[in-house]
Amino acid sequence: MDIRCCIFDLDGVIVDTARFHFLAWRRLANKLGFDFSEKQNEQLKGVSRRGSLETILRWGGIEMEEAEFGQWMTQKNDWYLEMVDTLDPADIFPGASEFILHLRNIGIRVALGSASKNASTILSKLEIQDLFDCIVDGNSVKRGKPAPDTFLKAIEDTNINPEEAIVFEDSVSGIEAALIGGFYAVGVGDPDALQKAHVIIPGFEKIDLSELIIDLIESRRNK
Ligand code: B16
Ligand code: MG
Repeated sequence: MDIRCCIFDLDGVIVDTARFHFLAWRRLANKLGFDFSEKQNEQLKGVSRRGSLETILRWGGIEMEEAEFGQWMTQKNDWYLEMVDTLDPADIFPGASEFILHLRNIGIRVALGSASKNASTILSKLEIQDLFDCIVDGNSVKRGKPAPDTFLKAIEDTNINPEEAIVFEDSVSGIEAALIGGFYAVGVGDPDALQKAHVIIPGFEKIDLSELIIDLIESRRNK
C-alpha cells in the first residue's frame, strides 16, 4: 500500500490549543453559573464553535436567543484569542515539524484538516503556514466533523484516494470523520477517548512512518 497524503488536525495535534478552547469554554460556563469536566470536554474537541456552545448550554440547561448566543460565541473567541496570542514556534508539539518535514522530503502530500476558523492565525503564530500543501479549515467546508468533508476536501483536485491517506486527530469527532471518509485514522493522545482509531500514538517524537504504516494495515485488516 502506498501512503500519498497525510492530513493533520491542528488543535491538540500540532499545538496544545485544545487546552485553550477548554479554558475559554469553561470560563463561559462558569459565568453562566455552571461547570463541566475535562471528560465532558472530549465531546467538544473537533466540534465547531457553534456546535460546542449548543452542547455546553445543553449541559447547563440554558436556552437563549440567537443574539445572545452570538455574543457568547464572540466572547469565548476573544478569550481564546488572548491565549493564542501568547503562542510562538516553541509551542509546536515535540517532533511534529520534523515529522511533517520528513513526509514532504519523501514526496507525501501534507494537508491541514482543522475545524477552526482561527487556523491561519495559529499557523502564523507558529510560523508553519508553509509546511502545508493544502489548508482546510473551519471556513472551507459547510459540514464540520464528524462529517468527512474536511478531510475529503484535502484530497479534492488530486487523484489520491482516502485509502491512500492518513488522518492524525486528537478528537472523537475527527476520528469518526476519518473513518466515515475511508481514511486511515491515527489518534494522537488519550487512548481511552480515541479507541476507534486504527492506531493511537502519544505524539510525533520517535514515530517511524514505515512502522506506523505496517500497524495501520494490520489494524484495518482486523477492524
Ligand atoms: P474555532 P481542530 C477545532 O479545531 C477544535 O478542536 C474545537 O475545540 C473548536 O471548537 C473548533 O476547532 C472550532 O474552533 O472556534 O477556533 O473556529 O481540532 O479541528 O483543529
Ligand atoms: Mg483537534
